[in-house]
Amino acid sequence: MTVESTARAKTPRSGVKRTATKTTKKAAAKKAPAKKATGAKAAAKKAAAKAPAGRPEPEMVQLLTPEGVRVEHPDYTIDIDADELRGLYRDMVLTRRFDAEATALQRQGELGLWPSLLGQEAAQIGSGRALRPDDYVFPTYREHGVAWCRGVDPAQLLGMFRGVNNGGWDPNSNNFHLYTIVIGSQALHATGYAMGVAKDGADTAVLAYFGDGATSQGDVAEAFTFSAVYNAPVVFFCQNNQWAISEPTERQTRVPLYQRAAGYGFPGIRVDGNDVLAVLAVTRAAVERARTGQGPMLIEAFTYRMGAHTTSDDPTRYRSDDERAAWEAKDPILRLRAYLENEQLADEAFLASIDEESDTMAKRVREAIRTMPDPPAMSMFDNIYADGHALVDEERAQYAAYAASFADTDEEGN
Ligand SMILES: Cc1ncc(C[n+]2csc(CCOP(=O)(O)OP(=O)(O)O)c2C)c(N)n1
Ligand SMILES: [Mg+2]
Repeated sequence: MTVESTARAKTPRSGVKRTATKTTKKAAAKKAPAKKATGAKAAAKKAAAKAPAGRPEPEMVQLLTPEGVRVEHPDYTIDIDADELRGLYRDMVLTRRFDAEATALQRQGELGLWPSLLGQEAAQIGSGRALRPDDYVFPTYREHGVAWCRGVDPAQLLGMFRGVNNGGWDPNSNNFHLYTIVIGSQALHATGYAMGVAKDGADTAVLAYFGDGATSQGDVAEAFTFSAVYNAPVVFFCQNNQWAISEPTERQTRVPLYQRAAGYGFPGIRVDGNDVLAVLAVTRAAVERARTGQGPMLIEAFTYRMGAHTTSDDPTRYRSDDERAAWEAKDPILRLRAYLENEQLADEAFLASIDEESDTMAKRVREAIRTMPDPPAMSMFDNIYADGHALVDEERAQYAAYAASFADTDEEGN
């Protein structure tokens, strides 16, 4: 047995055994102290709402174990050199640092809200780095790591959350669409875009990001149908971070999410979303399929949202510390770092240089937000309709009159 296969044998690829054991224990613990019949009944109902007992969770593609050991997969492999590996580490560290900075800025009152990506760095960097510049991405509101890969300035991601603009970047500059808050709607935008790409005869691939909760939306179901029927070059990248605010995935589906694709007539696959190499390999294959006219594919990146849903959320209300701790042991950055160190691909100087770069970037982001100009108040009436609208004109006039009633209002209505 090789070193790699030993490691593989010791490490359950899916980490599902742990989940199954935990579910059983939890159900038993709930039942045991139940004093009243109603308590036991409620516990049984809760246990039944979970995945049926005994059903094994499917395998997922993994190329790097949580301990940082490279393993092989029969269908997916990765061709990557040391520089690229170090680049992936850099991307993930900088993204995490940016995210931490944004969370702190929200706490300091500089942002109204922040949706953290903590824990999802590998899913985002692995998929983002699988793309070409001419590919097109339709994100949710949490894809800060993908934005980084697309070359969007991190400071630009903050404007909408500060309330000074409705987006903050030109989608066509980096082929990275604006953040979308309406859950699942961007799956349809991506599908429509991909259908257009196919009609143009371009070999662009389109990526639609969404969460586990979004898979329950009609828009996502419609996007699956249209993309399959029109053989659209779109890759659906679902980050299953186990939660849709306070709703667990058990409340979204009774089958593993990637298996939904089969019902629509295209392939689906589950990948270890905390393994940047596996995500890169699987996404590369999916975009290649799309580019070569083989149609859509669904990737389910099995990961975990380690932080709160947003800064307005308190996850301690609905999930346990144990659950978070179990996922912390599968941290995407630590496993790549362990691999780099074990293989002597990263020395102290390299690691220190990344930390230093993170500090510089964080400082720049702090300075950018504090000097971000407030928009003219009257601009809120711009860009609502392409050709204007009588009602908007009326509201604009009303607001202008109201603003003018204050002695210190300037010409821009501020
Ligand atoms: C159409 C719609 N319904 C409800 C909401 C409120 N909402 C915001 S985030 C969210 C949960 C989304 O969960 P998931 O798709 O798993 O993505 P995650 O936030 O976990 O990344 C909901 C229900 C919304 N923004 N849009
Ligand atoms: Mg989710």
